[in-house]
Amino acid sequence: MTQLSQSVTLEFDNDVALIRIDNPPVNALSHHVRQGLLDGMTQAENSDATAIVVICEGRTFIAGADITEFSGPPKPPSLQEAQDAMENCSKPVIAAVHGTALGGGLEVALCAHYRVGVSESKYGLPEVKLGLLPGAGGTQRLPRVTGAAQALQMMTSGDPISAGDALECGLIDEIVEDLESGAVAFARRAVAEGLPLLRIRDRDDKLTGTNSSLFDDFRASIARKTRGFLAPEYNIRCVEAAVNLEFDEGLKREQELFKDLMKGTQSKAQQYYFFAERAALKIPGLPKETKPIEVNRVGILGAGTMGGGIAMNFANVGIPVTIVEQNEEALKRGLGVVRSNYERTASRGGISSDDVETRMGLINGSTDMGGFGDCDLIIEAVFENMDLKKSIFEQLDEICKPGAVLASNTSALDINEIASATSRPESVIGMHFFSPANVMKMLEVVRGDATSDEAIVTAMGIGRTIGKTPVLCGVCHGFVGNRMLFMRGIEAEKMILEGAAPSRIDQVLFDFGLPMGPFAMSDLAGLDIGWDENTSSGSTVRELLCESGRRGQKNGQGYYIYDPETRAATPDPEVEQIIKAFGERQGVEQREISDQEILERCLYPMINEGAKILAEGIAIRGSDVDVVWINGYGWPMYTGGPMFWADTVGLAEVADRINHYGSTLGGEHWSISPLIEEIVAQGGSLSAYTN
Ligand code: 3H9
Repeated sequence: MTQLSQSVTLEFDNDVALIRIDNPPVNALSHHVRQGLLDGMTQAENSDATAIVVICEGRTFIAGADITEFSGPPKPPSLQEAQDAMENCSKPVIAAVHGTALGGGLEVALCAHYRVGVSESKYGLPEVKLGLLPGAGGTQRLPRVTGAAQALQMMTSGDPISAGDALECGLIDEIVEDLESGAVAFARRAVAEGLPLLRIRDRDDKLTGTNSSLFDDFRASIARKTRGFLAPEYNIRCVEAAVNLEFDEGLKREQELFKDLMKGTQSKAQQYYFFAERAALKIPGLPKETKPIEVNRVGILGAGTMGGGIAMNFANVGIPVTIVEQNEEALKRGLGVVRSNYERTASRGGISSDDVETRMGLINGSTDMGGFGDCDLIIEAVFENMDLKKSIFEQLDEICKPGAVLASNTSALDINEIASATSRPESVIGMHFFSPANVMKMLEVVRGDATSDEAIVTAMGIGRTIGKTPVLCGVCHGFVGNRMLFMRGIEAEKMILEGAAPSRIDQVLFDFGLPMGPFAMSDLAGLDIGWDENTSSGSTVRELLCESGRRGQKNGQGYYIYDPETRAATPDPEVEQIIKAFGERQGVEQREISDQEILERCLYPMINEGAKILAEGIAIRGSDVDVVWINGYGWPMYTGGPMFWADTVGLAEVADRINHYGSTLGGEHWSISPLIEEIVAQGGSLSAYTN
């Protein structure tokens, strides 16, 4: 065996050379991998071997370029040199794939003459998720194998396909049982049968006759999902180039577009997010040996929208749930909503009708909290009332077995106070799901003062199991997400009294990239959340709207009027009248407000609050705040989240504007965070700040 570089070896199985890559954790194409691959190809070609297999150690085939190298200057050799050596080799080269062949990894495999993989292997070009396109010839080779339509789908979604699908479309040539012996056998067969040295670059059979309308139809089909993102469009242009240009010309186009994306802020933001999501799972100070408790059954209190949605998450991954409601009627209604959610998914082909029954079978409804006795994790999801929550936790303390994790789905209340109602505050934790809980990926895990490490790893771990993105935070009103949201709400409310229509404010935030603005969001959530008819005193616009019978989307009238059929929102002159009259009564002067001011007054108090949250140690890292906002509220990922975005705007500029609004408008939310001032004075960034 010859060690070619720190991560690549060359060895011989008699007549077959094996280039073996071992670069944990995911065999990314670091410069020493590229060097080893290039040297291995040269030496193997000059050896007595008759064929060459490229294979990887560890859990996966090459999972792509080494993203950590993107921020530095390029290190030789280029990947293309190694790829050329494979593609132009005079002996058959076979890529042997297990795990995931992703990005640059698949692009390497596409330069082999043949590809074999084990049945669990997967194949994809996920660069679009990093704000990029496959920049090592993948955009020109993949369409030549799969045809333009499938390449468009794979490159713009970034999602991998299975070995079965890869075999069917010709992306791989064989599914093997044992990777190494299967690949070596294939290599020997290629030699024995004189199989041609197939170069994908020379093919165009799958591209001729591509209908030119394909591209615009495809653009239209993904427009809503990819609004604001540059990379999907760039990937489409590359596939167009593959169809319309010679291979080498197409490659040039790919390179130009790749460099363009690499220079821009979107790809930097999306790469930052890739690492941010992974960093959020790491909890400093937690002993390594801390083990989660085994969660075999989950109890959920409350079968309303939240409770039902939460229950679905567990049933979806096969964990039985006991869901408890106050009375049979509410229970029946809640379970009915869960069933109709599943049936809707089934009718769209997302799951089978058998899956609907299996999942419903895992959800056991009851009106007796005694059913929580054998649950390992109990999540309370009743409405936001501290006295109610405390009395529930007192009962849970009586009923639940020792060691069970007792979680509250509160979106703002004090976990320490809730925990004080029990004799085991170490078992109490916040698990704040976002609505709709079966869809939204965000999960804020809230640690109280006494919460045990075991409860924390259990909540974080089970969050991952059910497909959420958990972020750990500390106790404060509204935690990370809602605390920042409240600040935006203050300014949005003020601006409508000053003369900016709710629809205008919503539009500015929509144009920024958020899925909706504060008023559309209030209508969606229900204007009467937290509103009490008996104590309502007409002291806010929201109270006035509720008093006039407006409840938001659910009764077709809120800040907007909703079409009963299409649910399309239209601004309502009557609401504008209510706001105007209220503003006059309050003595607020009306004036013209620019879009820039709307944006700053909505977003800068959030940045300021995010910095305060960080300084108080409520969030562990600036990037955790970004993960919460991207997954919890649909903050546009291509800006990296509020903290990264503020760094991009320039923290000094943001600080200036906060101080400006602080002196002209006033209010605690405009008093500048000392952390921002410190970073402006000393350098650094909010997004890289770590407690
Ligand atoms: C590309 O290829 C561009 C080319 O077209 C052009 C080139 C010229 N680089 O996710 P995990 C780290 S762009 C560096 O927890 P899993 C990750 O940060 C690339 N590091 O494991 C983590 O570190 P830590 C296209 C990477 O089993 C550790 O590995 N490829 C890379 O759940 C484990 O990761 C992609 O976008 C990387 N490429 O999932 C694939 N990948 O332990 C990106 C991972 O310190 N990767 N790390 O937190 C993935 O999708 C998943 O990691 C994978 C494994 C599915 C492979």
